[in-house]
Amino acid sequence: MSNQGVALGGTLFHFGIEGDYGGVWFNVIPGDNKRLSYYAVAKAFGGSAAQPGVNTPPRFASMSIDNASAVAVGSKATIHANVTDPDGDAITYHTSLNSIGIDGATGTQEVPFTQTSPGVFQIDAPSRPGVWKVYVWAEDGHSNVGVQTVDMRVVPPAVAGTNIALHKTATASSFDQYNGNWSPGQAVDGDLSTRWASNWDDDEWIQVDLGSVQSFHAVQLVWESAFAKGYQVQVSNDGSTWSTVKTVTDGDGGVDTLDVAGSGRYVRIHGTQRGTAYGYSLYELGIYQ
Ligand SMILES: [Ca+2]
Ligand SMILES: [Ca+2]
Ligand SMILES: [Ca+2]
Repeated sequence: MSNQGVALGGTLFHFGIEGDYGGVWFNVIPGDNKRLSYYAVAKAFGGSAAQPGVNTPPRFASMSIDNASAVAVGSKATIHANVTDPDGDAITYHTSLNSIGIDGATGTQEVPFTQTSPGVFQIDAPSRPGVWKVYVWAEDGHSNVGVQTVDMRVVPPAVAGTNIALHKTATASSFDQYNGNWSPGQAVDGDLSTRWASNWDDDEWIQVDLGSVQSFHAVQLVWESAFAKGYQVQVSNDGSTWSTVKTVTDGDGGVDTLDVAGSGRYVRIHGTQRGTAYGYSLYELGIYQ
């Protein structure tokens, strides 16, 4: 090649369990480390990097995540990566995450891992449900890197008992009908892709009519990114006189699983302080008996 300074690249298409993310620019020298594709491109163009004996990146024979379709929030995700370096170089690993399937985020965020045995790595599952991309980077100390990615679906932790709010009638102080018709019933439809969203105020609520007075031992809230920092769990037998059975002031979004015992025909989540500038947005509100 005589055109110095001309960049080479290509387009890579990735298909994961969440569907098609579309074209991804395929960087053959990420972070100044050369990927195997760099050497393949060099070989295709007859570059010096294609000469015999050149040091090349670690190679992934396989990569997988245990129970990748249902990794619970708050649990450890166990990654198995079968990686070897063709030159016998010692490998340094990095693990990172990307949430493009949840919020469209680009780039990756490095997360700490524990290597429990050769080729086995544990990371903390993210606090936010949805499909995450998990990356393992394997560097060989010779400016080479091998990268592999696997999708993992993060789900709310299981709660003992029966969700008595499921498919019951939900009402709310308001809902956002303009940006997607986020009506209250979508918080009790058992579908983690649909949600209720309130107006953009602190004082907003959603309630479920259980049909009759019921007792419960736990409440689970699965927040969209617009979560509540402060809220109360309230019960009522008549829908007008309410008792507070739990007050939360340090909510952090994601999934909130509350050990809270109560009894009533109506159960209300009454927001007191938003965690973002938006309203409150719940994928699911579960009440467990
Ligand atoms: Ca090497
Ligand atoms: Ca839903
Ligand atoms: Ca939480």
